[in-house]
Amino acid sequence: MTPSELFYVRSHFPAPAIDASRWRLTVRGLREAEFGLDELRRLTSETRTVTLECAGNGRIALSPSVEGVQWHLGAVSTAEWTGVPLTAVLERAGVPPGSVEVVMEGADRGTPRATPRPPQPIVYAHGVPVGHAHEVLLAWAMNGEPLTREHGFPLRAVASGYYAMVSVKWLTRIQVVREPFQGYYKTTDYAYWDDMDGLPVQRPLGRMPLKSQIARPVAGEVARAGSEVNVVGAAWTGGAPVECVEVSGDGGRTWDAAEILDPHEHGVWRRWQWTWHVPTEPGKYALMSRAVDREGQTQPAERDPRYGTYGINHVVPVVVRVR
Ligand SMILES: Nc1nc2c(c(=O)[nH]1)N[C@H]1C(S)=C(S)[C@@H](COP(=O)(O)O)O[C@H]1N2
Ligand SMILES: [Mo]
Repeated sequence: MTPSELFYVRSHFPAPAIDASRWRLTVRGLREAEFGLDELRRLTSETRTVTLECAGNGRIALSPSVEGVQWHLGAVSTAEWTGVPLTAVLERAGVPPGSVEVVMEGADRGTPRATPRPPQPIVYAHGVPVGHAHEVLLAWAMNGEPLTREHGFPLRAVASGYYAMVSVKWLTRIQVVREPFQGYYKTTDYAYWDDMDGLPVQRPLGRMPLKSQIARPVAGEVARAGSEVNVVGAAWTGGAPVECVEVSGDGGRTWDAAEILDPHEHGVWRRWQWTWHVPTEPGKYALMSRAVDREGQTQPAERDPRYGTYGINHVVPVVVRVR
């Protein structure tokens, strides 16, 4: 669990100050349903552990460098969230036949920096397919405390398995819609180039791909020749479960299985560790980790350029010095 004060923060607009006593959530489906915080709390609540990763996490590793927040490895965190499932409020509002997506809107608004810019200020909005509503929790608490303003007080979405742009903060309105939502943060921003029968097409980013990171040691750290260093990290995915993690101390020539420390849980990172027998020869060494999932897929070795400034899940070496 990441302590709330260490949990990364990413907001496109200034965080709105919301008066919880006057705040309402509107849900539009077959009918319009409205909820205050107390009414939501009277529904059956759940606590879920969920890892959130910003789709731009690790961007500093891209070369040549790209626009956007220059994240190192820290735009990924895990917390315990308490709230009600999105499906519970959808049951109250009713889902019309033929609906495809559930769109969630925040209270924050502004004019995005990247072009093409919409003609007026917009609210932050994102969505999930109707069939994935069960993966979304509408949370009022994080690690057992009410949400802080920066993390979405009084209510935010937390979507398991998705990149975190789906986890809309400062929720005000939820709408069930009958065509795919083409909002700014699903088209102009947070989109990638896919291939459709030889044609390049843009699609919204969605689930987190298979990924692992080395948390310790950090790049540039010094290790003593001939010593043993505990290499620790985490691996996560929005797809098939993480099965194992392999680590290399020699820039990818040889790989060794790491010890996985956490059980598999949907949408939650699994921490791992590996003992590095530091060579006796001084110099620079590249530590690498790669995750393998239950379907036998391996975290990619190379950057996939179709993802532009997002989706950085290829193996990124951590170069340390041996003295
Ligand atoms: N309303 C609203 N929700 C939002 C955002 C935002 O700007 N406004 N940013 C999204 C992005 S890009 C990320 S990575 C996560 C970050 O959540 P956190 O700040 O709690 O870590 O919130 C998502 N939800
Ligand atoms: Mo993000």
